[in-house]
Amino acid sequence: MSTLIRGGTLVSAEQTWVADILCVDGKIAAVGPSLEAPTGATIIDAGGQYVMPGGIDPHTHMQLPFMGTVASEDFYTGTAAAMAGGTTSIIDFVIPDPEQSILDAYKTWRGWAEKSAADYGFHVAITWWDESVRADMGTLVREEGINSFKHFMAYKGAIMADDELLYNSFTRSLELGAMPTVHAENGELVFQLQKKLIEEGITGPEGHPLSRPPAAEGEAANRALRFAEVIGVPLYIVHVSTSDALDEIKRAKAAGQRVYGEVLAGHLMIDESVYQNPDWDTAAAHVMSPPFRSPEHQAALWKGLQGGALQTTATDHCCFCADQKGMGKDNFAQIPNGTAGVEDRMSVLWTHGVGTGRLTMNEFVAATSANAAKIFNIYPRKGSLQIGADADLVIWDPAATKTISVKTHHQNVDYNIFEGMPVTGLASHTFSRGELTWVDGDLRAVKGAGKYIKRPAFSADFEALARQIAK
Ligand code: URQ
Ligand code: ZN
Ligand code: ZN
Repeated sequence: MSTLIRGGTLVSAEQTWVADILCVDGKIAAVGPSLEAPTGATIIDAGGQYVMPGGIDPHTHMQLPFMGTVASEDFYTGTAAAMAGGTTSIIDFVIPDPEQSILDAYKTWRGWAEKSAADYGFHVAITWWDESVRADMGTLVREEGINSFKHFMAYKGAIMADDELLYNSFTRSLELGAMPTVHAENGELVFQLQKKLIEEGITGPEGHPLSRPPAAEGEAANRALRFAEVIGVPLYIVHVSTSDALDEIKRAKAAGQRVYGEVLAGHLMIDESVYQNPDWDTAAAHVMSPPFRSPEHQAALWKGLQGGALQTTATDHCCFCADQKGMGKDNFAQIPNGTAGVEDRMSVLWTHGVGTGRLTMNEFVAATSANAAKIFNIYPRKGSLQIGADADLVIWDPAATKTISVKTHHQNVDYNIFEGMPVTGLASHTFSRGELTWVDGDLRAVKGAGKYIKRPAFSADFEALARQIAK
Protein backbone atom coordinates (compact mmCIF):
# COMPACT_ATOMS: atom_id res chain seq x y z
CA MET A 1 0.00 0.00 0.00
CA SER A 2 1.54 3.35 -0.98
CA THR A 3 0.69 7.01 -0.62
CA LEU A 4 2.36 9.94 -2.33
CA ILE A 5 2.02 13.27 -0.51
CA ARG A 6 2.69 15.94 -3.11
CA GLY A 7 3.46 19.63 -3.13
CA GLY A 8 3.82 20.16 0.60
CA THR A 9 6.47 21.96 2.61
CA LEU A 10 8.23 19.47 4.84
CA VAL A 11 9.05 20.60 8.38
CA SER A 12 11.28 18.50 10.59
CA ALA A 13 12.96 19.49 13.86
CA GLU A 14 16.04 20.41 11.84
CA GLN A 15 14.90 21.88 8.53
CA THR A 16 12.12 23.16 6.25
CA TRP A 17 12.02 22.33 2.55
CA VAL A 18 9.64 21.79 -0.36
CA ALA A 19 9.47 18.14 -1.37
CA ASP A 20 7.19 15.19 -1.97
CA ILE A 21 7.11 12.25 0.43
CA LEU A 22 6.30 8.67 -0.56
CA CYS A 23 5.06 6.18 2.00
CA VAL A 24 5.16 2.46 1.23
CA ASP A 25 3.98 -0.28 3.58
CA GLY A 26 3.89 2.01 6.60
CA LYS A 27 7.37 3.48 6.15
CA ILE A 28 8.76 6.63 4.56
CA ALA A 29 10.20 5.27 1.30
CA ALA A 30 11.30 8.39 -0.53
CA VAL A 31 11.58 12.15 0.01
CA GLY A 32 12.38 14.53 -2.83
CA PRO A 33 11.11 16.82 -5.59
CA SER A 34 8.53 15.63 -8.15
CA LEU A 35 8.42 12.00 -7.04
CA GLU A 36 6.74 9.48 -9.34
CA ALA A 37 3.59 7.84 -7.96
CA PRO A 38 3.84 4.04 -8.00
CA THR A 39 0.93 2.29 -9.76
CA GLY A 40 -2.14 2.27 -7.56
CA ALA A 41 -0.69 4.78 -5.09
CA THR A 42 -3.04 7.15 -3.27
CA ILE A 43 -2.04 10.70 -4.12
CA ILE A 44 -2.65 13.50 -1.62
CA ASP A 45 -2.13 17.15 -2.52
CA ALA A 46 -0.46 19.00 0.37
CA GLY A 47 -0.08 22.28 -1.52
CA GLY A 48 -0.04 25.25 0.82
CA GLN A 49 0.32 22.98 3.83
CA TYR A 50 3.13 21.60 5.97
CA VAL A 51 4.05 17.95 6.28
CA MET A 52 5.46 17.17 9.74
CA PRO A 53 6.24 14.14 11.87
CA GLY A 54 3.12 13.07 13.76
CA GLY A 55 2.97 14.38 17.32
CA ILE A 56 4.26 12.28 20.19
CA ASP A 57 2.58 12.86 23.56
CA PRO A 58 4.96 11.43 26.17
CA HIS A 59 2.50 11.76 29.06
CA THR A 60 -1.01 10.27 28.99
CA HIS A 61 -3.10 8.13 31.35
CA MET A 62 -5.74 6.31 29.36
CA GLN A 63 -8.32 4.45 31.52
CA LEU A 64 -6.17 4.97 34.62
CA PRO A 65 -7.60 3.53 37.84
CA PHE A 66 -6.99 6.45 40.24
CA MET A 67 -8.43 7.92 43.45
CA GLY A 68 -11.26 5.40 43.58
CA THR A 69 -12.41 5.63 39.98
CA VAL A 70 -11.17 5.01 36.41
CA ALA A 71 -10.30 7.70 33.87
CA SER A 72 -13.13 8.04 31.33
CA GLU A 73 -10.87 7.98 28.24
CA ASP A 74 -9.71 4.55 27.15
CA PHE A 75 -6.85 3.57 24.87
CA TYR A 76 -9.06 3.45 21.78
CA THR A 77 -11.01 6.67 22.22
CA GLY A 78 -7.91 8.48 23.50
CA THR A 79 -5.62 7.52 20.63
CA ALA A 80 -8.40 8.24 18.13
CA ALA A 81 -8.84 11.72 19.59
CA ALA A 82 -5.07 12.17 19.55
CA MET A 83 -4.94 11.54 15.79
CA ALA A 84 -7.79 13.99 15.21
CA GLY A 85 -5.35 16.58 16.54
CA GLY A 86 -2.23 15.36 14.73
CA THR A 87 -0.69 13.23 17.50
CA THR A 88 0.25 9.74 16.28
CA SER A 89 2.01 8.17 19.29
CA ILE A 90 1.53 8.30 23.04
CA ILE A 91 3.70 7.14 25.92
CA ASP A 92 1.36 6.13 28.73
CA PHE A 93 2.08 4.88 32.26
CA VAL A 94 1.91 1.52 33.97
CA ILE A 95 1.23 2.38 37.62
CA PRO A 96 1.44 -0.71 39.84
CA ASP A 97 -0.28 -0.67 43.22
CA PRO A 98 2.23 -0.82 46.06
CA GLU A 99 3.21 -4.49 46.59
CA GLN A 100 1.80 -5.44 43.16
CA SER A 101 4.24 -7.20 40.83
CA ILE A 102 5.37 -4.58 38.36
CA LEU A 103 5.49 -7.29 35.68
CA ASP A 104 1.87 -8.21 36.37
CA ALA A 105 0.86 -4.55 36.23
CA TYR A 106 2.74 -4.17 32.94
CA LYS A 107 0.86 -7.14 31.46
CA THR A 108 -2.46 -5.67 32.61
CA TRP A 109 -1.76 -2.35 30.92
CA ARG A 110 -0.55 -4.08 27.77
CA GLY A 111 -3.94 -5.83 27.66
CA TRP A 112 -5.81 -2.57 28.05
CA ALA A 113 -3.78 -0.93 25.30
CA GLU A 114 -4.54 -3.65 22.72
CA LYS A 115 -7.54 -1.53 21.63
CA SER A 116 -5.36 1.50 20.77
CA ALA A 117 -5.87 3.04 17.35
CA ALA A 118 -2.39 4.61 17.31
CA ASP A 119 1.04 3.47 18.48
CA TYR A 120 1.83 3.52 22.19
CA GLY A 121 4.61 2.88 24.67
CA PHE A 122 4.81 2.84 28.45
CA HIS A 123 6.77 4.38 31.26
CA VAL A 124 6.58 2.07 34.28
CA ALA A 125 6.05 3.68 37.69
CA ILE A 126 8.07 2.35 40.61
CA THR A 127 5.65 2.67 43.50
CA TRP A 128 7.29 0.29 45.98
CA TRP A 129 10.59 -1.52 46.40
CA ASP A 130 12.03 -4.90 47.12
CA GLU A 131 14.41 -7.22 45.34
CA SER A 132 11.65 -8.46 43.05
CA VAL A 133 11.12 -4.90 41.78
CA ARG A 134 14.83 -4.60 41.08
CA ALA A 135 14.77 -7.85 39.14
CA ASP A 136 11.56 -7.02 37.26
CA MET A 137 12.98 -3.67 36.15
CA GLY A 138 15.73 -5.64 34.43
CA THR A 139 13.21 -7.89 32.72
CA LEU A 140 11.19 -4.91 31.54
CA VAL A 141 14.25 -3.22 30.04
CA ARG A 142 15.85 -6.29 28.53
CA GLU A 143 12.74 -8.07 27.24
CA GLU A 144 9.85 -5.60 27.01
CA GLY A 145 11.32 -2.42 25.54
CA ILE A 146 10.79 -0.25 28.62
CA ASN A 147 13.50 2.40 28.96
CA SER A 148 11.94 4.80 31.47
CA PHE A 149 10.77 4.49 35.05
CA LYS A 150 8.41 6.99 36.71
CA HIS A 151 8.50 8.14 40.35
CA PHE A 152 5.60 9.99 41.94
CA MET A 153 7.06 12.15 44.70
CA ALA A 154 3.46 13.22 45.44
CA TYR A 155 0.37 11.24 46.48
CA LYS A 156 1.32 10.24 50.02
CA GLY A 157 -0.50 7.16 51.24
CA ALA A 158 -0.97 5.92 47.67
CA ILE A 159 1.87 5.77 45.17
CA MET A 160 4.39 8.20 46.63
CA ALA A 161 8.07 7.37 46.29
CA ASP A 162 10.21 8.17 49.34
CA ASP A 163 13.90 9.00 49.20
CA GLU A 164 14.97 5.39 49.74
CA LEU A 165 12.90 4.31 46.74
CA LEU A 166 14.30 7.18 44.64
CA TYR A 167 17.83 6.10 45.50
CA ASN A 168 17.26 2.43 44.75
CA SER A 169 15.32 2.97 41.56
CA PHE A 170 17.55 5.71 40.14
CA THR A 171 20.57 3.52 40.80
CA ARG A 172 18.89 0.56 39.11
CA SER A 173 17.88 2.75 36.17
CA LEU A 174 21.52 3.75 35.66
CA GLU A 175 22.62 0.11 35.72
CA LEU A 176 20.02 -0.71 33.08
CA GLY A 177 20.50 2.35 30.85
CA ALA A 178 16.96 3.55 31.57
CA MET A 179 15.70 7.11 32.13
CA PRO A 180 14.21 7.90 35.53
CA THR A 181 11.35 10.40 35.43
CA VAL A 182 9.61 12.19 38.29
CA HIS A 183 6.37 13.87 39.21
CA ALA A 184 8.07 16.49 41.40
CA GLU A 185 5.88 17.61 44.27
CA ASN A 186 6.69 17.09 47.94
CA GLY A 187 3.92 14.68 48.92
CA GLU A 188 4.32 15.20 52.67
CA LEU A 189 4.02 18.96 52.35
CA VAL A 190 0.93 18.61 50.16
CA PHE A 191 -0.62 16.11 52.59
CA GLN A 192 -0.10 18.40 55.57
CA LEU A 193 -1.44 21.45 53.73
CA GLN A 194 -4.51 19.52 52.57
CA LYS A 195 -5.19 18.51 56.19
CA LYS A 196 -4.71 22.08 57.44
CA LEU A 197 -6.98 23.59 54.79
CA ILE A 198 -9.76 21.09 55.39
CA GLU A 199 -9.52 21.71 59.16
CA GLU A 200 -9.86 25.42 58.40
CA GLY A 201 -13.05 24.67 56.46
CA ILE A 202 -11.64 25.21 52.97
CA THR A 203 -13.11 22.15 51.28
CA GLY A 204 -13.79 23.42 47.74
CA PRO A 205 -11.55 23.28 44.63
CA GLU A 206 -10.09 26.66 45.64
CA GLY A 207 -8.14 24.70 48.22
CA HIS A 208 -6.37 22.59 45.59
CA PRO A 209 -3.73 25.14 44.50
CA LEU A 210 -3.32 26.33 48.10
CA SER A 211 -2.26 22.80 49.08
CA ARG A 212 0.30 22.55 46.25
CA PRO A 213 2.34 25.77 46.34
CA PRO A 214 5.18 26.29 43.85
CA ALA A 215 7.66 25.67 46.66
CA ALA A 216 6.39 22.08 46.95
CA GLU A 217 7.38 21.54 43.32
CA GLY A 218 10.63 23.44 43.57
CA GLU A 219 11.76 21.40 46.59
CA ALA A 220 10.95 18.07 44.96
CA ALA A 221 12.56 19.05 41.66
CA ASN A 222 15.72 20.04 43.45
CA ARG A 223 15.74 16.86 45.56
CA ALA A 224 15.24 14.61 42.53
CA LEU A 225 17.95 16.50 40.63
CA ARG A 226 20.39 16.19 43.53
CA PHE A 227 19.74 12.44 43.77
CA ALA A 228 20.31 12.10 40.03
CA GLU A 229 23.48 14.21 40.25
CA VAL A 230 24.98 12.10 43.06
CA ILE A 231 23.97 8.81 41.41
CA GLY A 232 25.11 10.00 37.98
CA VAL A 233 21.91 9.26 36.08
CA PRO A 234 19.98 11.58 33.73
CA LEU A 235 16.57 12.80 34.85
CA TYR A 236 13.32 13.73 33.08
CA ILE A 237 10.94 15.93 35.06
CA VAL A 238 7.33 15.62 33.90
CA HIS A 239 4.80 18.47 33.87
CA VAL A 240 7.06 21.24 35.09
CA SER A 241 4.55 23.90 36.19
CA THR A 242 6.56 26.59 38.01
CA SER A 243 9.55 28.84 37.71
CA ASP A 244 10.66 27.28 41.01
CA ALA A 245 11.21 23.90 39.34
CA LEU A 246 12.45 25.53 36.13
CA ASP A 247 15.14 27.38 38.06
CA GLU A 248 16.34 24.10 39.56
CA ILE A 249 16.50 22.55 36.08
CA LYS A 250 18.50 25.52 34.75
CA ARG A 251 20.89 25.31 37.69
CA ALA A 252 21.46 21.59 37.11
CA LYS A 253 21.88 22.00 33.36
CA ALA A 254 24.36 24.84 33.86
CA ALA A 255 26.33 22.49 36.10
CA GLY A 256 26.48 19.98 33.27
CA GLN A 257 23.81 17.62 34.55
CA ARG A 258 21.79 15.71 31.98
CA VAL A 259 18.21 16.78 32.75
CA TYR A 260 15.13 17.13 30.58
CA GLY A 261 11.93 19.00 31.30
CA GLU A 262 8.39 18.52 30.02
CA VAL A 263 5.67 21.15 29.98
CA LEU A 264 1.94 20.60 29.50
CA ALA A 265 -0.08 22.63 27.00
CA GLY A 266 -2.44 23.25 29.92
CA HIS A 267 0.24 24.74 32.15
CA LEU A 268 1.29 27.05 29.31
CA MET A 269 -2.23 28.39 28.76
CA ILE A 270 -4.53 27.96 31.75
CA ASP A 271 -4.07 29.99 34.92
CA GLU A 272 -4.96 29.43 38.55
CA SER A 273 -7.97 31.76 38.47
CA VAL A 274 -9.99 28.77 37.24
CA TYR A 275 -10.07 27.47 40.82
CA GLN A 276 -11.92 30.60 41.94
CA ASN A 277 -14.82 29.93 39.59
CA PRO A 278 -18.03 30.02 41.62
CA ASP A 279 -19.36 27.05 39.66
CA TRP A 280 -18.08 24.02 41.61
CA ASP A 281 -18.05 21.70 38.59
CA THR A 282 -16.06 24.16 36.48
CA ALA A 283 -13.45 24.67 39.18
CA ALA A 284 -13.28 20.94 39.92
CA ALA A 285 -12.91 20.12 36.20
CA HIS A 286 -9.52 21.88 36.36
CA VAL A 287 -8.21 19.94 39.35
CA MET A 288 -5.03 18.27 38.25
CA SER A 289 -1.57 18.12 39.81
CA PRO A 290 0.50 20.15 39.76
CA PRO A 291 -2.26 22.77 39.59
CA PHE A 292 -2.54 25.48 36.95
CA ARG A 293 -0.45 28.43 38.02
CA SER A 294 -0.21 32.22 37.78
CA PRO A 295 0.48 34.11 34.54
CA GLU A 296 4.02 34.75 35.82
CA HIS A 297 4.74 31.02 35.99
CA GLN A 298 3.16 30.55 32.56
CA ALA A 299 5.47 33.20 31.11
CA ALA A 300 8.48 31.50 32.69
CA LEU A 301 7.43 28.15 31.21
CA TRP A 302 7.20 29.67 27.71
CA LYS A 303 10.68 31.10 28.15
CA GLY A 304 11.87 27.71 29.35
CA LEU A 305 10.49 26.05 26.22
CA GLN A 306 11.92 28.73 23.96
CA GLY A 307 15.31 28.66 25.60
CA GLY A 308 15.71 24.89 25.72
CA ALA A 309 15.44 24.30 29.46
CA LEU A 310 12.22 22.45 28.66
CA GLN A 311 12.40 20.06 25.71
CA THR A 312 9.02 18.40 25.35
CA THR A 313 5.33 19.25 25.50
CA ALA A 314 2.67 16.83 26.67
CA THR A 315 -0.86 16.79 28.05
CA ASP A 316 -1.03 14.43 31.05
CA HIS A 317 -4.34 13.41 29.46
CA CYS A 318 -6.18 11.88 32.41
CA CYS A 319 -9.94 12.36 32.09
CA PHE A 320 -12.61 12.41 34.78
CA CYS A 321 -16.18 13.50 34.09
CA ALA A 322 -18.28 15.72 36.36
CA ASP A 323 -19.84 12.82 38.25
CA GLN A 324 -16.38 11.47 38.99
CA LYS A 325 -15.00 14.87 40.03
CA GLY A 326 -18.06 15.07 42.31
CA MET A 327 -16.48 12.38 44.51
CA GLY A 328 -14.63 15.32 46.10
CA LYS A 329 -17.73 17.43 46.66
CA ASP A 330 -17.01 17.74 50.39
CA ASN A 331 -13.23 17.53 50.26
CA PHE A 332 -11.12 18.88 47.40
CA ALA A 333 -8.38 16.35 48.22
CA GLN A 334 -10.77 13.65 47.03
CA ILE A 335 -11.44 15.19 43.60
CA PRO A 336 -9.85 12.80 41.08
CA ASN A 337 -6.85 14.64 39.68
CA GLY A 338 -6.61 15.00 35.93
CA THR A 339 -7.59 16.94 32.84
CA ALA A 340 -7.67 16.27 29.08
CA GLY A 341 -5.78 17.71 26.12
CA VAL A 342 -4.45 14.97 23.84
CA GLU A 343 -6.54 16.25 20.90
CA ASP A 344 -5.74 19.94 21.34
CA ARG A 345 -2.04 20.07 22.23
CA MET A 346 -0.68 20.54 18.71
CA SER A 347 -3.12 23.32 17.70
CA VAL A 348 -2.70 25.11 21.01
CA LEU A 349 1.11 24.99 20.68
CA TRP A 350 0.95 26.10 17.03
CA THR A 351 -1.39 29.01 17.73
CA HIS A 352 0.36 30.30 20.85
CA GLY A 353 3.87 29.11 19.98
CA VAL A 354 4.44 29.46 16.24
CA GLY A 355 1.58 31.95 15.78
CA THR A 356 3.11 34.36 18.26
CA GLY A 357 6.71 33.92 17.16
CA ARG A 358 7.71 32.18 20.40
CA LEU A 359 8.62 29.05 18.45
CA THR A 360 9.81 28.45 14.93
CA MET A 361 8.08 25.65 13.03
CA ASN A 362 11.16 23.50 13.54
CA GLU A 363 11.12 24.14 17.27
CA PHE A 364 7.42 23.25 17.23
CA VAL A 365 8.25 19.86 15.69
CA ALA A 366 11.03 19.36 18.22
CA ALA A 367 8.75 20.19 21.13
CA THR A 368 5.73 18.18 19.97
CA SER A 369 7.49 15.17 18.50
CA ALA A 370 11.22 14.86 17.81
CA ASN A 371 12.59 15.63 21.29
CA ALA A 372 10.33 13.09 22.96
CA ALA A 373 11.46 10.53 20.38
CA LYS A 374 15.12 11.35 21.07
CA ILE A 375 14.84 11.39 24.85
CA PHE A 376 12.99 8.07 24.94
CA ASN A 377 15.20 6.52 22.25
CA ILE A 378 12.80 5.91 19.39
CA TYR A 379 14.31 8.52 17.04
CA PRO A 380 14.47 8.60 14.01
CA ARG A 381 11.94 5.78 13.73
CA LYS A 382 9.48 8.21 15.27
CA GLY A 383 9.65 12.00 15.24
CA SER A 384 11.47 12.34 11.91
CA LEU A 385 10.87 12.56 8.14
CA GLN A 386 13.83 10.33 7.39
CA ILE A 387 13.63 7.49 4.85
CA GLY A 388 12.94 4.29 6.76
CA ALA A 389 11.06 6.03 9.55
CA ASP A 390 7.51 5.00 10.39
CA ALA A 391 5.11 6.97 8.19
CA ASP A 392 3.56 8.73 11.16
CA LEU A 393 2.78 12.06 9.53
CA VAL A 394 0.52 15.03 9.85
CA ILE A 395 -0.41 17.40 7.03
CA TRP A 396 -0.82 20.69 8.78
CA ASP A 397 -3.08 23.44 7.44
CA PRO A 398 -1.71 26.66 8.90
CA ALA A 399 -4.73 28.65 7.76
CA ALA A 400 -7.42 26.36 9.16
CA THR A 401 -9.23 27.64 12.23
CA LYS A 402 -11.62 26.34 14.85
CA THR A 403 -12.84 27.12 18.34
CA ILE A 404 -12.01 24.37 20.79
CA SER A 405 -15.09 23.01 22.54
CA VAL A 406 -16.37 19.97 24.40
CA LYS A 407 -19.25 20.10 21.89
CA THR A 408 -16.96 19.16 19.02
CA HIS A 409 -13.95 17.42 20.52
CA HIS A 410 -13.44 13.67 20.14
CA GLN A 411 -12.17 13.13 23.68
CA ASN A 412 -14.32 10.99 25.92
CA VAL A 413 -14.77 13.55 28.67
CA ASP A 414 -17.47 16.13 29.40
CA TYR A 415 -15.16 19.11 29.85
CA ASN A 416 -12.42 20.83 27.85
CA ILE A 417 -9.94 23.05 29.68
CA PHE A 418 -9.38 24.98 26.41
CA GLU A 419 -13.15 25.60 25.98
CA GLY A 420 -13.80 28.57 23.69
CA MET A 421 -10.16 29.01 22.64
CA PRO A 422 -9.84 29.98 18.98
CA VAL A 423 -6.92 28.21 17.33
CA THR A 424 -5.30 28.68 13.94
CA GLY A 425 -3.43 25.72 12.49
CA LEU A 426 -5.07 22.29 12.35
CA ALA A 427 -4.26 18.80 11.21
CA SER A 428 -5.96 18.26 7.85
CA HIS A 429 -4.60 14.71 7.40
CA THR A 430 -3.06 12.32 9.93
CA PHE A 431 -1.25 9.13 8.97
CA SER A 432 -0.46 6.32 11.37
CA ARG A 433 2.24 4.13 9.81
CA GLY A 434 0.99 5.21 6.38
CA GLU A 435 -2.72 4.64 7.08
CA LEU A 436 -4.88 7.74 6.69
CA THR A 437 -6.73 8.00 10.01
CA TRP A 438 -7.94 11.60 9.94
CA VAL A 439 -8.91 13.63 6.89
CA ASP A 440 -10.68 16.98 7.00
CA GLY A 441 -12.80 16.14 10.02
CA ASP A 442 -13.45 12.52 9.08
CA LEU A 443 -11.96 10.30 11.82
CA ARG A 444 -11.03 6.89 10.47
CA ALA A 445 -9.29 5.49 13.52
CA VAL A 446 -9.31 1.71 13.66
CA LYS A 447 -9.66 0.05 17.06
CA GLY A 448 -6.66 -2.19 17.68
CA ALA A 449 -4.60 -0.87 14.76
CA GLY A 450 -2.06 0.72 17.12
CA LYS A 451 1.14 -1.11 17.87
CA TYR A 452 3.24 -1.28 21.04
CA ILE A 453 6.46 0.72 20.71
CA LYS A 454 9.47 -1.04 22.19
CA ARG A 455 12.01 1.51 23.38
CA PRO A 456 15.59 0.27 23.67
CA ALA A 457 17.76 1.05 26.67
CA PHE A 458 20.49 3.62 26.33
CA SER A 459 24.13 2.76 26.46
CA ALA A 460 25.22 3.04 30.08
CA ASP A 461 26.87 6.40 29.51
CA PHE A 462 23.81 7.95 27.84
CA GLU A 463 26.26 9.78 25.55
CA ALA A 464 24.16 8.89 22.51
CA LEU A 465 21.21 10.66 24.12
CA ALA A 466 23.26 13.76 24.82
CA ARG A 467 24.43 13.97 21.21
CA GLN A 468 20.89 13.50 19.88
CA ILE A 469 19.24 16.10 22.04
CA ALA A 470 21.90 18.79 22.02
CA LYS A 471 20.13 22.04 21.17
O1 URQ B 1 -0.09 12.92 38.54
C1 URQ B 1 -0.32 12.46 37.42
O2 URQ B 1 0.40 12.76 36.48
C2 URQ B 1 -1.49 11.56 37.14
C3 URQ B 1 -1.99 10.86 38.37
C4 URQ B 1 -2.59 12.35 36.44
N1 URQ B 1 -3.25 13.33 37.26
C5 URQ B 1 -2.81 14.60 37.42
O3 URQ B 1 -3.43 15.38 38.12
N2 URQ B 1 -1.72 15.02 36.83
ZN1 ZN C 1 1.97 13.64 37.61
ZN1 ZN D 1 0.59 12.09 34.72
